[in-house]
Amino acid sequence: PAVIRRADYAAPAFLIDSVALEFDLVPERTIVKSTMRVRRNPDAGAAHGAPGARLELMGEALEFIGAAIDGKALPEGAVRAHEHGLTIEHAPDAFTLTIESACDAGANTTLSGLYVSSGNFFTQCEAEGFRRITYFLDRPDVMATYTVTLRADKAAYPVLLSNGNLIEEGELPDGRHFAKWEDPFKKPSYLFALVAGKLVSIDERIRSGSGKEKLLQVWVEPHDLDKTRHAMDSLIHSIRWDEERFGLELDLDRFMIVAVSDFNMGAMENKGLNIFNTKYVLANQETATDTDFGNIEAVVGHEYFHNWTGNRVTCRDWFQLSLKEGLTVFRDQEFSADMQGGATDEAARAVKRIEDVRVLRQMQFAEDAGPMAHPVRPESFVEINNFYTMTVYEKGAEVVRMYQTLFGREGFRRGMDLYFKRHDGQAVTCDDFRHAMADANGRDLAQFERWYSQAGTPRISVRTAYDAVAQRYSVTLAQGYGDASNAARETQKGPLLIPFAIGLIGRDGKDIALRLEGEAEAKGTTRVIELTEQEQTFTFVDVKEAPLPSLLRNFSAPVIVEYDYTNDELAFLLAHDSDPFNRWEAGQRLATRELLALAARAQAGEPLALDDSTVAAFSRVLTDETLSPAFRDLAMMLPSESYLAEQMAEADPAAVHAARQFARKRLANALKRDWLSIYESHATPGAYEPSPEAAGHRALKNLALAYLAEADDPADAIRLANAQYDNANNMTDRAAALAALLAASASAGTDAAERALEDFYRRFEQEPLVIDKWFALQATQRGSAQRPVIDIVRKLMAHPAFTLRNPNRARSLIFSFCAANPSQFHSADGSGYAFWAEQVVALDALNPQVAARLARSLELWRRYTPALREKMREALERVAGQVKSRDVREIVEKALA
Ligand code: HT7
Ligand code: ZN
Repeated sequence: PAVIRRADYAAPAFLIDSVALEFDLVPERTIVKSTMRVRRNPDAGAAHGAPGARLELMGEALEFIGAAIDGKALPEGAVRAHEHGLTIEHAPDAFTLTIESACDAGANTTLSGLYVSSGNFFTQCEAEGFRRITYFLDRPDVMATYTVTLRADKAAYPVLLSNGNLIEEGELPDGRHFAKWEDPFKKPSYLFALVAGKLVSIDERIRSGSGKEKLLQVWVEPHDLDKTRHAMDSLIHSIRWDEERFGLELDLDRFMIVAVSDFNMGAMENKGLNIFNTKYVLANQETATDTDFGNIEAVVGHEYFHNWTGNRVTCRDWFQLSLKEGLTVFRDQEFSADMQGGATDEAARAVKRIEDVRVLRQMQFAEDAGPMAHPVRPESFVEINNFYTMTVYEKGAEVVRMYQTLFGREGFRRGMDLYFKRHDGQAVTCDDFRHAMADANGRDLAQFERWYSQAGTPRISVRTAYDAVAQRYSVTLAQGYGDASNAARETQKGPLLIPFAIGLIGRDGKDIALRLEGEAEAKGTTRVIELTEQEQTFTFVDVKEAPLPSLLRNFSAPVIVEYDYTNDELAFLLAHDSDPFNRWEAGQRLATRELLALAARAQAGEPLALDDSTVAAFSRVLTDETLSPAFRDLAMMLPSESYLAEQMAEADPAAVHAARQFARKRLANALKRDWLSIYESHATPGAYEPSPEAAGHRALKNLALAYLAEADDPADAIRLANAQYDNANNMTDRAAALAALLAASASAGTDAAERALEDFYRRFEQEPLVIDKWFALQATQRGSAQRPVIDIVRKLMAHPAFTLRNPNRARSLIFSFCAANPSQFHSADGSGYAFWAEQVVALDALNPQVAARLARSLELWRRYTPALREKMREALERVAGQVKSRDVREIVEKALA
């Protein structure tokens, strides 16, 4: 397949300044008439400047009806429709182009372009879906103003929405009606949207910072209206937050969110008309967990924040995707942290930071170590949809965060202000953002560019030395990439500028005031030192005793730190570090070390044992009442099986599972009294409260229940879980009780979960998002030799509520099994891989974007033990021989290369 390269970027030969779109919406054949003002681009390269140039418009899965220039129909020969679009010969310098075409929204299972879901029309245009609606210069550096007229049957489609402001609506003959929308802002085609159907809204009117009235709406199907309050509140909070933190105001009179149940990703930031997966809109206490509530707040924020970072200033080309995505993820992370802990409660903010870093390390570090490794600003791609990745989003957000770590919040704000001053209304590059940050802060950030162009996870090895006589403590940092994957190694050019936050801790557990060599006096207890060379030594003076270093505080850069702490030192940091992130990190390092040792013993068939001292270190955190429940919940969570497998020279999911299960059992049995008392003391009787504090109590209580379910005698857990299931007044508690029952049945070999599973299905049959949880809980359960989960999953595939066509449902069963149940998926007989191959091929025919996501579950196959590796390769080859889409091809071919 054709490879598209960043180096080949050329400005478009033509620009489109305005578009008037008219839609006659009929599911099987929607007619689209597009009238565009087109002109030759004065800034295009000379090659494009020849008179009477050819205009190439993109188009896909369209039926061409006709075209006219300045009102004159184009004869055959002057225009040619083909597989990739429309070619118009001898286009003048400036003209009005009219094109009529048709598309079949009803048959569109790709969920890209115009499609029908539950009888309503929706669009999804990012990245290249607009060309499935009409012929266009479908690239982000072509920005136009849009006027959109929608016509449809009024009874079937009473609501007609598009971007911007409603300027006219009315009746038409034959029971039809129309609505005309105008978006005053120039935008790229990927931000176009329309929605038509039977929907209802909750409305709010607010005043923005400058006093203008704004209409906010959340549109859903009528039966979901009782689940919209949280999304609306999240939107209002987002608007306020962007005004306060960045001085950015909502620029439209009206801002709409629409929920749709068939959707490829989380949500989409179309100008003024955000379209969301129902999963990130609908919530009430009966149907949504605390995690769901948090995710909705984050995604509503994310899409809203795109209005400035993405829409007002957009990307010049898709290689610059992280310009908007990395920056917007950073903004939504900061928003969530502020909503959780306020701007100043560092311990509460750390909870969010820990959650984000867990995702980064588990998912992005793995991506960066495999065949899909790519820089934050990729150099090439086959299918852009495959590059909406953890690297572009999450590592991209870490890169943005480093500017803030280097310059402080004020310096970062100065950079943002300059970025908007320079680039509002433009389509720009990651370099433009970096230059704004550099210029606003008087810094040369040339070296920082490597964060955008080098793939792989940097490793920093740390050496320390204490000179008691001179009272000097030196810290030597050396950066490299270890044994980076080939994909990563190809991109490496030299050392990075790495902001490395460090503190030193005395024997009393308190921070030492820090004075670097050459400084007149000590300043603060955490310092951000800047590593710019391959190796550098930083010396602290006036250090009265040998300290313990607290390295990379608050995870100040997306790197791996290598330092040989002893177990006792890690236990000390876990008990004392003033940096809450590093306190958690010490526990994770300790647990990772012990679990990997256990996995090695499991592989060798040796008996497993976990030190009393390790158990004691965790027991101290669990019972430390000075720590918040939310923090203790995170601190007691062992590293995931996939993260642990990733740390092994050859990943062995079965050994990792045995090790982790053993450790969970040991902690469950040894701390049983603590777990029981925590379960009692963190119960939140009375009315349900959605606050972060109450959610923290629920999280810790449910963790206690989960551990109790692992105990040798799970009778207590089964009793508590059954009672909790029956009495729950919220989904967090009900789902946790069901999960505990599933775990206890696996431990005890009973069917303790059967009754609750049946009840759960019956109770929530009418709530698709809850039924997704029902599928996911079963797909991620532990299973046993007698009851392999693959058998359960295959049986569930035949359940009347299962369908491959709905991405949420496919994710809840298939992805949950293939990506979130490693020990069952990687079962030695290869049955998981055979299932995976079947499903990738089946999905490929319906929805290549979703199929390609599933295809990625095997990309790290080379990192596994030989027997598994061989079976994975066979499955990959089988898929490579059958799939059709460019999306899946790119993934499997890169994996096998
Ligand atoms: N900017 C959006 C990315 C996106 C997308 C969303 C829905 C369906 C298909 C999509 N392809 C790309 C989402 C975001 O990052 O905000
Ligand atoms: Zn985004």
